[in-house]
Amino acid sequence: MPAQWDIFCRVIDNFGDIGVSFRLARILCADFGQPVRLWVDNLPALAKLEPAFFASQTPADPTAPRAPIEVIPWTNPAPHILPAPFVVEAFGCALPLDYQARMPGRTVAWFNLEYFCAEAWVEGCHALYSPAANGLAKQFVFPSTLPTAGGLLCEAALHRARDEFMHDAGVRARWSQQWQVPLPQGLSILLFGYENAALTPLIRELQTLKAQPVTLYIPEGRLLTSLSTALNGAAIHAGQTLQQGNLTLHILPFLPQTQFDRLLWLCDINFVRGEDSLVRALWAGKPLVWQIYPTEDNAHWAKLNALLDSISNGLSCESRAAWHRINHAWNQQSLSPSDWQTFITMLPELSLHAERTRITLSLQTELAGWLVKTAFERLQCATN
Ligand code: TRH
Repeated sequence: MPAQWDIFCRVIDNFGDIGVSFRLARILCADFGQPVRLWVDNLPALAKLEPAFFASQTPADPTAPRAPIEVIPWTNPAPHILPAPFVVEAFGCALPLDYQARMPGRTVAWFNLEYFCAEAWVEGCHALYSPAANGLAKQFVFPSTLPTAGGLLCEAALHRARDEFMHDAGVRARWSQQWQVPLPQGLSILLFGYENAALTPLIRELQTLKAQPVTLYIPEGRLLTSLSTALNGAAIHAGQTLQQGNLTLHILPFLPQTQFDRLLWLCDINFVRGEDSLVRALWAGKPLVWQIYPTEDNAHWAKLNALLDSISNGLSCESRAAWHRINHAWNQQSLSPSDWQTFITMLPELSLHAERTRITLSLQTELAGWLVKTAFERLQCATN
């Protein structure tokens, strides 16, 4: 039985906060038939993830059915709207005070959705409650690769769509045509990241790979300044293709969120960043290098190591070391030739392992499903 959900999202920077919130909203709607109101303080960030979605919010024909996700511009002061029975506060974004005051008697489940973390302590903290000033208790939810935390967001149709894309050349060709992403030749690599001085030595390594051609996809964004430096100050813009000997570089425009997955599925190696693209790379089942969002207190190193450790089971010592090393080197922004070469030598084993990891994770908790189950259990308790 559907019940209203309110998801609150403040965009701090980049696309992770809105990326996760919008994905959760889409899964609740599409896979669980739940109506969602998505409160966002930065509409352009949301529009970038899914331009077509905004067209459906304001249909030209006013009698046409509205999209099941209703976007609420989170202004200051916030619009006066009655709270939903189920509320998700993404990343401790602090709900409007007057909304909080109206929650008792209406809201039965209030979740604080935390950032992804694979550190052991999250297993003890996931699903704990904390009392709030309005008399309700919010429940903490930790997305994680660890089996007894909150799990990862995953669309019900994702793995089937991935299999079809990866095994059907026609599907890939049509996608390439539609989104203007040239298909790769040889080894294909996606580089989605923040500014990174290690891009210069990485490109140097890729230029010297003689065994096969290399196709590099770089989405527009923060990494392009480092690319310009790596290419001696060359002007770089989305839509450009650059040829450097055996290496082809495609600079891609920002794709809608659902199409970004296809880009990951297309590549043999995925460099990702932040939070949501990391999870998508796990679902792609290809070796990944994670540029973690750096924090001032350096806590991100423990978080990076925890992720790597959580999904290293079953790897040989050599592959494990090579994979951990390239992840560290990329985050330290200093990559030596041997960091890259050892990683490439271990690629066959790392590829098999990434696919095994995808399957293992797909058997664990799915985060949106956990939220729905928990929310309805609370609703049942409240109505009994
Ligand atoms: O943008 P990010 O760096 O976001 C970060 C992290 O979430 C971090 O934890 C948070 O603290 C910080 O923001 C404020 O990386 P992330 O999380 O991978 O989000 C990128 C989103 O952009 C993701 O949903 C995928 C999407 N995307 C597209 O939709 N199309 C594209 O072409 C590309 C490259 C990305």
